Amino acid sequence: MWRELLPVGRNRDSGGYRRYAWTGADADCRAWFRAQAEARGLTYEVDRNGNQWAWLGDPLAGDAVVAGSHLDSVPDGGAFDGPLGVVSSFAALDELRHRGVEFVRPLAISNFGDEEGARFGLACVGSRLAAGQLTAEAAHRLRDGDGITLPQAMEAAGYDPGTIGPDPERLARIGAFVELHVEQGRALDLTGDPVGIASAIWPHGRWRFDFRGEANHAGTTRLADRRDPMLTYAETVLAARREAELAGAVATFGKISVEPNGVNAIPSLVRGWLDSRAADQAALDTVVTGIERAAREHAERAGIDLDVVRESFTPVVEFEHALRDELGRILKGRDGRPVPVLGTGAGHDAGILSASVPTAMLFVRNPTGVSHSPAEHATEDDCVAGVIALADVLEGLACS
Ligand code: HGY
Ligand code: MN
Ligand code: MN
Repeated sequence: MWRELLPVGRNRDSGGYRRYAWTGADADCRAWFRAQAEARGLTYEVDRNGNQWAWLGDPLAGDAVVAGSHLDSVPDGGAFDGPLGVVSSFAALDELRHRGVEFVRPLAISNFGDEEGARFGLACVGSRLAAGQLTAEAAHRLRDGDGITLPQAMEAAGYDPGTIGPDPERLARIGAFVELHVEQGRALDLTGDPVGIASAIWPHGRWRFDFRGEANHAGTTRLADRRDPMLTYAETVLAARREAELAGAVATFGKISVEPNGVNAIPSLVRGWLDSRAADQAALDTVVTGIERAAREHAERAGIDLDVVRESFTPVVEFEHALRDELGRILKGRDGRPVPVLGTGAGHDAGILSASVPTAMLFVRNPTGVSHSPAEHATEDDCVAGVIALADVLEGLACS
C-alpha cells in the first residue's frame, strides 16, 4: 500500500509532496483510497463534503469506531504526515481480519479532505465543514493563489460544491474516532517509545498581514522618498520571533506574496501569513497582540498601511480523557511500560472532530521530529508498531 502511494504527487526536484485539495494529485490519492476500500470489500462512500469513508458493517447502525487521517500535504511536505494514518488504518484492519476477531460495532476508515489548507489557506476544511465549524458560504468564498474558488476547484474535480455543509447525522453515528499520525516532534525519540498517545493540541491560528506602501523604481527612488512595505514586513517577522520567545510560544511567517514582485520594483503590497501557536490561549493572545502592536508601530513610523486578518483559528483541544485512558489501558499490556501521553502543536482532523465525537490520537515515533518537509521520516519498525497498536486499539474498542 505504502509503495503504491509513495509516488503520487511527489515533486521530482524537491522530493516533497504537492498533494493539494481538488488537484490531480488529490484525485490520484482519492482513487488509491477507493481501490484499497474496494479491494477489502468495504462499503465505499464520499460524503457531502468530499471526505472518503470505507465501511465494515452498517454505516447507519451507529456507535461506529472510525480510524483515519488525511492524504493531502503542505507544499513539499513529507510522505508520512497524513498518509501514515490512512495506510495504517487499512493495515490495522488487515491485521484484525488476520486475528479473526468478531466486530461488534461498525468500523470505518476515513480520509478527510484538505486537512493542510495548502491551496485555500484554511486547515481541516473537510472536517470543519462536517463538524459545522466552517459554513458552506464561507467555504464557497475560499480562493487559491490563482483566484480559483473552492467550488470551482471541486467542480473541476467532478464534485458538487452545492452539497457541502454540516453533517451532524454522519458524526452522530461515530462512537469513537482514532487518528494515527506521525509525530511532528521528538518526544517519542527522547523517551525511546515507538508509539505515544495524544493528550492535547495547542491553540493555533493563521493571520494575514497586508503591508501597503508605494510602488516605485528600485534604481531611481531616493531612500528618503520610499514607502517600502518590505521593510515593515521584515521588522514584523523579527518582532514575531521576539514575542514568541518571550511567551514560550511559536510564531512563523512561512508564506509571503509580493506585488508586483519585480526585482527592480519597490513593492506596493507585501502580504505575510503568520502561523502562531502556544500551550494556552492566554500565551497565544499575548504573542499575536504583541506582534500586531509591533507591526502597527513600524507601519505608523514608515507611512505604511497595515491590515491584519485572522484567517483560521483552532482553540485548544483536550482529547476526551475516557478514550485517552482506554487507549492507555489497551496499549499498556504490551511490555508493561505505560505508553507516553504527549501534547502537540500540530493541528489535526481529530482535533476538529473532538468537538463533535470522542476522539483520540496515536503518534508514531519520528526520529528527527522533522515534518512539513521532504526529510520527514519514520522507520518501518516503528510504523509496524503503530499498525499493531492501532489494531489493538480498534480490537479493544470495536470487538469486545
Ligand atoms: O498545521 C498543522 O498543524 C497541520 O499540519 N495542519
Ligand atoms: Mn501537517
Ligand atoms: Mn497531518
